[in-house]
This record gives sequence, structure tokens and C-alpha cells, in this order.
Amino acid sequence: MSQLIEVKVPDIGDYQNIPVIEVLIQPGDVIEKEQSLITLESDKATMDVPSSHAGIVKEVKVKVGDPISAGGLVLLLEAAEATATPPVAAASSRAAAAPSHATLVPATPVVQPPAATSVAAVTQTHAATPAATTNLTANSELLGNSHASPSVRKFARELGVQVAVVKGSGPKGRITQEDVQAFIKAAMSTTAGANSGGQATGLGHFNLLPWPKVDFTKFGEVERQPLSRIKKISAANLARNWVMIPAVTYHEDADITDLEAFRISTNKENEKQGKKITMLAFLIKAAVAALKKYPEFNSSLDGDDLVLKKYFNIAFAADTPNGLVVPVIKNANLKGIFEIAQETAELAALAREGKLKPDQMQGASFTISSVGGIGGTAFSPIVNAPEVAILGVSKAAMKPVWDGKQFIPRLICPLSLSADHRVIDGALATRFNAYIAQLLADFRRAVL
Ligand code: CAO
Repeated sequence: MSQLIEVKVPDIGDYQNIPVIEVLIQPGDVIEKEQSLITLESDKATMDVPSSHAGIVKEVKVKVGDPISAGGLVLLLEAAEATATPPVAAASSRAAAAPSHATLVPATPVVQPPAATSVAAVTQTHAATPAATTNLTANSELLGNSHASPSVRKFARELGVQVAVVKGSGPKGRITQEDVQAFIKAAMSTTAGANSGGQATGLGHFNLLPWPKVDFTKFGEVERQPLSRIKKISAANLARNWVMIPAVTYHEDADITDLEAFRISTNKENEKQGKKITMLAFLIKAAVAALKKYPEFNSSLDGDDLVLKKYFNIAFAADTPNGLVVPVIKNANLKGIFEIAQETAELAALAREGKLKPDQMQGASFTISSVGGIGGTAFSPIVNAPEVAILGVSKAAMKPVWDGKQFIPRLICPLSLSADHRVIDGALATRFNAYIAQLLADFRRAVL
């Protein structure tokens, strides 16, 4: 026959009359041995009181706000037969088995307490922490002064929320389960807002601090302008690419002295016909040659597969009054320098007028971002997913270069290649970049 037993607060050291801040069970609940029943909070610590028995809760003898001490009655339990043992004896035997310092430890993440230290469920166990939240747990420890009961911490941890960043609405700023829920709601709406210009990806979430809310008018006059549609779309894409792609940027100097001289003389020859070639056109052609030599750069990751593309569609970033757009030169391998120069000029003009069609911005396999006409000595372009690399080009400048006997003035163009490290290792990226520099230094290599 089942036995009605009293479940009491076990030995919790010298603490007396500690308020109950949470009651985690109700009559009729079927509970396990060691399951948390109530949460107590002293000035220094928060702790869950576990059940000494398994069974069905008949009557709960405490409510939120009640002060309670060791030996205080928590509930009446219809004990499951297999585990039924005299309650007081059970509690005291556990108290005897537990080192006194284990009974009160400043609130830390609580998982399932191991039996040997289960007098009060306040432990530093991390065993059940999923790999994905390892950092989260480490941070919680560093920032462990947050006021939250072990059960709320557990709830937060299960949802991937770091309690240290949740604002508590309870007494003394204590974090409640509702606070955690409100935090998640706010985070979800922020994420939805950030994605509003692009596609919602569902690519996982980051346990980041909320965006700082600052009343700038406190510091001076301000003007508020809505972001353009293009800026909103590119913001969502750039943010995703920045956080999802472990990219490294590799820098290289290309000696374009001879190429620039050739470009200028060719443009002079063709001035009357109104034909002009640009450095960007040479860069696109050089990129095609390098992509042929190093096919990994002309690929995309798809799960565990690498999709290697046999086409050479080169995108280029174009600066427009409304923001950045990225038109694409399709089949650049089949086009000459003049044709590419003309097409980039036309696409850039359309971009500035806001008249690019969607298909003129689709299908890229590699991107070039040239700010060479503006300035710069180096930068870190963001890889344009699902591509795996992007070449940044800054302004060429005359530099002294040692030729083995003396310094000679050479026109040096900085190349900054960002590459997805999941696909491209540093050595390969450096080879690719060096090869582009070689091509630009002596463009005859491009036809080899
Ligand atoms: N070094 C030194 N001078 C350079 C140069 C370089 N790498 N690249 C271009 N120039 C000079 C050229 O002398 C050119 O003039 P001429 O052809 O008359 O001699 C002049 O800059 C103007 O070039 P441009 O930038 O207007 O034209 P472009 O063909 O080189 O580039 C485009 C076209 C669309 C790429 C460019 O107009 C543009 O929008 N660039 C900005 C791209 C951008 O914002 N990137 C950042 C994106 S965030 O990653």
C-alpha cells in the first residue's frame, strides 16, 4: 500500500527563515526523486529544494513568500512504493552525507544534481550543457551575479538565453520565467526586423546583447532618415554573410605599372571611336584566369558538398546614391576586355539610375569590389554568399620597389582577397592572390 509522507527542507546549513520565491509543483503532480519542488532565496544564494522521494503530490504546504528553514514541511506525498522511506530519516541521512559547504553555493547554473550532493540542488554541474551553448555557460559563470533561481536558469539555458543579459522584474531585480520569455520575444522581433529586407533564413540565432537604445538627442541635435530599400536588403545580406562565413582577408601588392601604361596608350588609340578600357575590366579578366587555375574559388558550399561551377560570372560592387548593388558580367571568360569594360560601364550606369533588372544581378560565381577609383590602401570585403571569395581592390599608388640593385618607382595596386576558410585555406588563398598579382604585372600570362 502506498504511504503518505512528509517531504521537508533538508539541512541547508545555518540559514533560517529563507523566503520561498517559487513553488514548482502542485497537487496531483507525479514527481521524481530529486525533482525540484520549491526555490528558496537568501541574501547570498538561490537554491532549489529537491524531493526526497518519488510519488504523487497530495498537498503543498508552502506558498511563495513563506519563510522556511531546514526541517520545514514542504509537501505531503503519496510515495511510490519502491522508493518509500521514512521522510525525516531520508532527509537527515542525506544531510549527513553531504558536505556542509555543498548546501549553499552562490547561484550557478543547475542541471540534474548528482545524488551525493543532493541535499539542496545547488551544484556546479555542467554535464547536460549542449555543445552549442558551451560559450553561453562559460559566460554565465563569468557574469554569474544575476539574480535568478536555478529553475529559471535552467529554463533560460534550455532556450539558449544567457540570464546575465536578461533584465529582472522581480523583487531586488530577480529574473523570473516571464522575464526570460519577454527577452526571447524581444529578440525574435529584433531578428525579424533585421531580416525584413531580405529572406528570413532560420540559420540559427546568436545569444547577443540587445542593441543599445540611446536617446541621442540628449547629446545634441540629430536628424532621422529611413534606410533606403537597397540599404535594408544589403544590410540583411551583409549581416548574415558576416556572421555565417568564417572569412579571412589576404593582402597582396600587384605591380600594375606596365598594365596601366598599356591601358592609357590603348585608350588614346581608341579615343576617337569612343572606346575605353578600365582597370576593372582587366581585373575581371584576371579573376577568370585565376578561377580557372584554382577552381575552388569558383564554388559554393552546399551542406557537405562543394559545388564547383564551370561558368565564370563575375559580379562587381557598384556604388550608387541609394546604396551598394552588385551587377554581374555573365560568361566573362567568353568576352574581351573592351566588351567587359563597356558592359561594366552600362551596368554601373543602370545601377546608379536604379534600373538594374533582377537577372542582371543574379548568377555570380565570384565578386570584385573595386574602390580603386576612390582611394584606400586595403580593406576587408565581406564574402558575397553563396560565393566563397571576393577580391577587394584599392587605389594604386607609386611606390619605391627594390629591383635587386636600386629602388625604382612602380605603380602598386593593393589587392585584398577575403575567402571562406571552410573551403579555402590560407596557403591556397595566398597562391590565388599572388597569381592575380602576377597576371596584372604581366598580362600576357592570362593567355597562357
Ligand atoms: N587604382 C588607381 N586608380 C584607379 C583604380 C585603381 N585600382 N581603379 C580605377 N582607378 C581610377 C582610374 O584612373 C579611373 O579613371 P580613368 O579610367 O579615367 O583613368 C578612375 O579611377 C575612375 O574609376 P571608376 O571607379 O569610376 O571606374 P572603374 O571602372 O574603375 O569602377 C565601379 C567602376 C562601378 C566599380 C566604380 O564606379 C564603383 O562603384 N566603385 C565602388 C565600389 C564599391 O563601393 N565597393 C565597396 C563595396 S563594399 O565591399
